[in-house]
Amino acid sequence: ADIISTQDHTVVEKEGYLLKAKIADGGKKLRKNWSTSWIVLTARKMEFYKESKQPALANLKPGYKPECVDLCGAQIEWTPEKSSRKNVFQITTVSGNEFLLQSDIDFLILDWFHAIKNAIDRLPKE
Ligand code: I3S
Repeated sequence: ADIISTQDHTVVEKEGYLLKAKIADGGKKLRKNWSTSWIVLTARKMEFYKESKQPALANLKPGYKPECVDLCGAQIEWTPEKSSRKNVFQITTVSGNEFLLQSDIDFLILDWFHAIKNAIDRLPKE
């Protein structure tokens, strides 16, 4: 009980707004529908919220579960062919969910890409 965990999976590594489109669910293609999302990255996962104040509210609501991406075994790659927008990358989960993320701001999307890639590379593959 006195051991302080150095691998607290709840620590927020990065958070902010990006444009998001979920394009597959469990391997089944979805119609692309871009929307702004508040994204919270921790060691093992990403959570998608509509607004920045939602994570705090979600903690107070026992039943509330944001859309969540398990990064264990996930893949990340730039996918310029999947959109007419610039700076689009895709995250594919082991379960076959596919998300596109985008920002017009170059440094911002690069920061996100590297933060997510680092998280994936630190995790076991399954
Ligand atoms: O890859 P697509 O089909 O050209 O993606 C566009 C569509 O999803 C479109 O919605 P509708 O299917 O309702 O027309 C979106 O409004 C566009 O934003 C999508 O293209 P971009 O190039 O923005 O990802």
